[in-house]
Amino acid sequence: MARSTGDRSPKKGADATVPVAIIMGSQSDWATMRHASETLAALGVDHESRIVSAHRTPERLYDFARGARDAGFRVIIAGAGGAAHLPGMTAALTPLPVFGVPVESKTLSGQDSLLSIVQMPGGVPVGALAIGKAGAINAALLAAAVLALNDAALADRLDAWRASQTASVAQFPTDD
Ligand code: RP5
Repeated sequence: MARSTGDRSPKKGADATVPVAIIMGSQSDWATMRHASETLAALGVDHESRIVSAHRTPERLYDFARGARDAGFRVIIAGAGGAAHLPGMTAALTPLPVFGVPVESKTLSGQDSLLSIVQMPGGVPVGALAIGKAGAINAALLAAAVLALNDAALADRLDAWRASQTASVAQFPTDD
């Protein structure tokens, strides 16, 4: 799996210093989920990225989700496509906040992924994001915002990130 600054995969989070886990159903999801990793890295948030498939590796899912809190994780970002059960099943197995990213599927453009993730029954919440890259970026920003509630330095970095984004928006369009 590709890595980025701040991504500590595949090192385990047992030292309780890695607050965010990014999990995804398949290697094919990494092209989308890497945007979550890159956004966390830009904010200086340590994280791990792992492949955990609800359907192909169900025991890995159970082991990861049941042990996530004790492993030191505080927020989980889960991306999956198609019959995207990974975020919901993870939320069923851990009390940690879970943000779900619908990965764009080839056949139904990710609408299947979105509906699979967003239609959770009352009592088992998943914070569902937009389909694809935007959702992956925003899941990372939400994870950072949660952690920033108890981390003033991270809150400052998040403010700076937003200010930089605002400053990067041109006032007028160009033909280029
Ligand atoms: C899901 O099936 C994965 O999250 C992925 O989005 C989709 C397709 O997986 P691959 O067939 O590309 O491995 O479980």
